[in-house]
Amino acid sequence: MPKATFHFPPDFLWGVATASHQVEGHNTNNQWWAWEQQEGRIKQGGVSGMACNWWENAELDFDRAEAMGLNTLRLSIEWSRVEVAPSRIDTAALDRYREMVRGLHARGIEPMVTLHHFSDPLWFAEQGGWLNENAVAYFTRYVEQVVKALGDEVTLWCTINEPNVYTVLGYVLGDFPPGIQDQRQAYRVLRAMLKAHAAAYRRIHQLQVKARVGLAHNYRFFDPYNPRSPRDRWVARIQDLGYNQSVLNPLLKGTWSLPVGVGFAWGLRRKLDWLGLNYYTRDLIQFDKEARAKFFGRATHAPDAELLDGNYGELYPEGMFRMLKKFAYMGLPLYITENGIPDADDDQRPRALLLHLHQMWRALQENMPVKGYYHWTLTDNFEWAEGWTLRFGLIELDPETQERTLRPSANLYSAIARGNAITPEILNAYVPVLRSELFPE
Ligand code: IFM
Repeated sequence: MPKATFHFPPDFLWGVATASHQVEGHNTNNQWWAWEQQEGRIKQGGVSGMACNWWENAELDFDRAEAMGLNTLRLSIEWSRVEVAPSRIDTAALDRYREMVRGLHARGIEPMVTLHHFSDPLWFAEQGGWLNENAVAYFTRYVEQVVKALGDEVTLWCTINEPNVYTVLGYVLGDFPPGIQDQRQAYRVLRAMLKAHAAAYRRIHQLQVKARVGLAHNYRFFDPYNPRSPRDRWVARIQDLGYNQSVLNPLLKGTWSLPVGVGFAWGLRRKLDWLGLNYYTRDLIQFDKEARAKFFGRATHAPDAELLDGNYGELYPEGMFRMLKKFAYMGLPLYITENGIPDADDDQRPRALLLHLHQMWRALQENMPVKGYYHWTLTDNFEWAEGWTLRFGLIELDPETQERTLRPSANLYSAIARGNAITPEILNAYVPVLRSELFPE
């Protein structure tokens, strides 16, 4: 058996990522809870309900993360719990978050704290949400409260999770609240969220000298279905502009780009201490003159692609390396703030996990500044419009009984995190079919 081992840097962070509304349970004061109560919004009529019961007892899952040998965990703060009505702060909620982040430290786990992950307080949504002219000020006011309360326990802050997903699903496709289909509103929302990121960045740094502030971007590849077709290349580029560059150009280059806007994005440049990348899959884009609303691009996948549960997309681990290579030049630390697949029976996940981690290792060999990896996710959780139909957990959860069962992938991830390496023994034990691919004789 070949002896090669893929080592990771000594201070590498191995973690899992979560989000408040998906795990806490009974987040009744946000727009998602209200949305779930409307018929037909969530697949199979799912509701978040008690989710993973973290508000009561996140510590049980923290124990599991510790037992797996993880040294970081990404969790989010629920704005609607902290600021229950405009300017009305619930200090007991902040105390509970304090208890959680302390609990993580006590287990040797560094918290990464996200300040906004899809859920808005009801009062904020009722005032027009991110379309309200005061949205940035409201968000900054809330951020200030959180940083003051948790600042002695947390230095790794993620302002906003996936502003592109929030706007595309909420304001273009209408699958997320508020269920609007209006591109102009979507661009306004996106601009407000990016300005809110910049404002939060400034405020956090004013309050905390040691803060490291970033944002998590959902990066999706849009490759031309036929690379030799100029029309496929053109429509693929347009999808990329709308989905990726609309967020990345303002943050990385300080300019808005079409279709979101034109001109300088004043105040947005150099507002990242690190960049978070949430990577899942890619689309192949084909020119389709009927697909007017989608800028003439139809998303499809390669004929031989390995598809994921619930039409989630194709398994495309090479994208991990390609993506890191795209961003390595900036000199910013990079975190994989999310990566995983929906796989209820865990028959694809062990292979998928190893292949993605191997691609990340390749990037590290080329000195790309990857500092940590957060697997999405620890325990099956409420998957937004997909309800409970997509299972992303390393740990299986029965949301009714709260019974948890470790999937084989949990042991695999644990072995890698503990050893800080992918070894032939790990490969042999968990995914022997990959041996010749990763360790060619
Ligand atoms: O569950 C989501 C998460 O909230 C945001 N990124 C993608 C995940 C899987 O779909």
